[in-house]
Amino acid sequence: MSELIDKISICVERGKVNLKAPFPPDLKEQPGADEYTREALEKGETPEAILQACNQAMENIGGKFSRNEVFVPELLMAAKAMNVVMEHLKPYFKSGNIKSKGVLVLGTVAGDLHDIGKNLVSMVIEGNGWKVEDLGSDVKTEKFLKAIENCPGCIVGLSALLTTTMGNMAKTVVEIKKQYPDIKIIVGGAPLSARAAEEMGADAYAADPQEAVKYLNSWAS
Ligand code: B1M
Repeated sequence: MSELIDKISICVERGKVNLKAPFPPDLKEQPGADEYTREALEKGETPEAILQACNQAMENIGGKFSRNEVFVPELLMAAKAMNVVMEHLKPYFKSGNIKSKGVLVLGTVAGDLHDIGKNLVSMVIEGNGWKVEDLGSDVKTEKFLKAIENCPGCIVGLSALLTTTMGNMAKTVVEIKKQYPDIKIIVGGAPLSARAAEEMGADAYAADPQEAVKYLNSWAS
């Protein structure tokens, strides 16, 4: 890993957003994820390498959270720093030849506020020529149904990061399939698996955005 990418990764894990950010106190008045990412891209580091390092940083902070070494405020700051990095990377992932192959209605299910993974999925899918109707996080079933009604022929993507919200995901899948039996649903997120997807009646489970793209492209052709 290059020195700059290493610095970005540290800033994400420690929640150091930018130069002005006073948190964490020991990194006060030092550049943050914002400045280092801009510099890294200017110096030719690839968006993929930056993203990979940031994903690892989020893994690390998640592990610390599990071990009670950090708490929700630290997670929030890490998420904020990660979002700043993603803002810089967005143009690279969206710069594909945008001739829409179809529409993906995407959201994180009810009760779940985690949206970083979902946003990443959205960027990669858009970059691969799909239009994404992003409904955000904590999305109730009714909102998905309304979006589907307004978008005939769409595919639906559901994300969940909590084991406790997988139940809400299953309910959403069942309700969508009841009203729109032919619609394709793809699910993803850390606690999901192919088996869980099958049990809830979804058409596919994608472990990452690239796998989601593969399914979408296969359904479009
Ligand atoms: Co939370 N959180 N969190 N959190 N958080 C986890 C998920 C957790 C694993 C941490 C831990 O304990 N180690 C744990 C869940 C345990 C469980 O249920 N098994 C947890 C918990 C417990 C909680 C709270 C309950 C904490 C509390 O309040 N006591 C609370 C719940 C709030 C709520 O949602 N109601 C909470 C809150 C938060 C923050 C708000 C502080 C913040 C989220 C900010 C935000 O998203 N805007 C946060 C964060 C940052 C995390 C961790 C550290 C990082 C998540 C992340 O962004 N990862 C996370 C620990 C971890 O993941 N190791 C954790 C990076 C992201 C790129 O990966 O989201 O997995 P990911 O997305 C991947 C794939 O999963 C996949 O592609 C993405 C890119 O590769 N993917 C899809 C995702 N969706 C997809 C959809 C697809 C296809 C692929 O098709 C449609």
